[in-house]
Amino acid sequence: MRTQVAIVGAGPAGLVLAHLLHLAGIDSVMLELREREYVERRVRAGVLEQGTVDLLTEMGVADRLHREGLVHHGIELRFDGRGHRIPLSELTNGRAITVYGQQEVVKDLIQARLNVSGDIRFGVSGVRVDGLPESPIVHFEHRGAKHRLECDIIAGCDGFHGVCRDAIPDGVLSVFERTYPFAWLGILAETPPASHELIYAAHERGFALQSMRSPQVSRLYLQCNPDESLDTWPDERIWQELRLRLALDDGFELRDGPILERGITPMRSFVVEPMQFGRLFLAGDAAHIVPPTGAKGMNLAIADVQVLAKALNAWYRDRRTDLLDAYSETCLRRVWRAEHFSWWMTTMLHRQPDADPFRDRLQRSQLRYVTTSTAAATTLAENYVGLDRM
Ligand code: FAS
Ligand code: PHB
Repeated sequence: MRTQVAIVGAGPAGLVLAHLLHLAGIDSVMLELREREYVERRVRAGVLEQGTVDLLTEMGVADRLHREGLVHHGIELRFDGRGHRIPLSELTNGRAITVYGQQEVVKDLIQARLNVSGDIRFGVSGVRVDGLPESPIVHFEHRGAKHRLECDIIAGCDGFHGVCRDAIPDGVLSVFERTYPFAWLGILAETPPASHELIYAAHERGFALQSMRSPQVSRLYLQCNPDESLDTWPDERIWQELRLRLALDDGFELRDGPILERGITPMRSFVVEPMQFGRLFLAGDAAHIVPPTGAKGMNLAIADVQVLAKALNAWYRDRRTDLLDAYSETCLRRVWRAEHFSWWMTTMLHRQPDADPFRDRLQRSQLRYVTTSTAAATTLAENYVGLDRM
């Protein structure tokens, strides 16, 4: 079998790329390890930058997002028992964020692909990239049959644990990474959010975040040790810890409710350079990971494929190679900006396990500065709502 672009992975990166290519008249075949139900059920990110919402709208896949997404014009930083609102839209000429679960974005995109008979193979196995750098082939198995997919281009959108990055020969990639000494325990709970906007809390017991998925469903996170097991976190301990860390001097009620989903996410910063090798282009988590404190992961993945789709369109339409040659450099400018912002938010808001009074005072000073200086708050706001797409 043959196609123009073989896309490995049906996460936000792969699905947005496939639909952008379709809109440009470029054929693709998408190979996804998991079954459709699994992919659509996977609870992950929740915040869409303005640029992501704008792109999904232009692509014609944002009807439900505009109906059900929650547009937010501010977030709250909470520390020392007090809340401090960062007025995102006021500081960024009206830009906002939209709270809409990643799994909802994925459902909308899969439906859009299937509505135009997009070729998505769920439940593949044995994916193997061959023929690099210049004659790419993807081998895979699907529903008991072995396949050989010849293509012009391979888009490695298969996430941090995928196979595409590893298909690049040793010595080509430079790896940059940081592993943080903590993780996030996240829950999805059937209880109304205690605040209509997100709350990021820096507490001496550790970080906590209140987010949401709808007026009836809350998404909450708390900092925990990286080697923690969910077994040591019964419901009552989770709610008690969230109440302690989100508490306000003048009172704050966090109502508990049935926990629908729970998980522990490790915290790491990770980038490979370059993000391309011959006809293979890496996008999203396959190329980079950010700690979720800045709500950048999914947005960065979508920004990568926006660049890749534009470059492929120029290549197929005008036989231009300049945008493809510059793919990695173009993406990495935004990737490193998001890496820095996510690292900065993470170090500002999380309790470092090894007590260091000097660093703790720097952290408190940073929090006071960001919540009292318009210039400092604007820096946070313009990174959080997302910088203009390259
Ligand atoms: P994805 O990982 O989403 O998608 C890759 C796809 O490739 C998957 O469907 C996978 O099944 C498939 N795949 C893997 N190997 C394959 C193979 N060999 N063959 C075929 N398919 C293969 N970001 C935030 O902004 N906020 C958050 O709160 C947040 N929480 C997260 C929680 C968890 C547990 C994880 C893992 C990530 C979280 N992220 C969060 C980051 C997340 O949203 C990613 O940035 C986003 O999913 C990136 O999208 P993709 O690059 O498409 O990768
Ligand atoms: C979420 O709603 O899942 C969410 C929100 C903000 C973050 C991370 C996750 O920084």
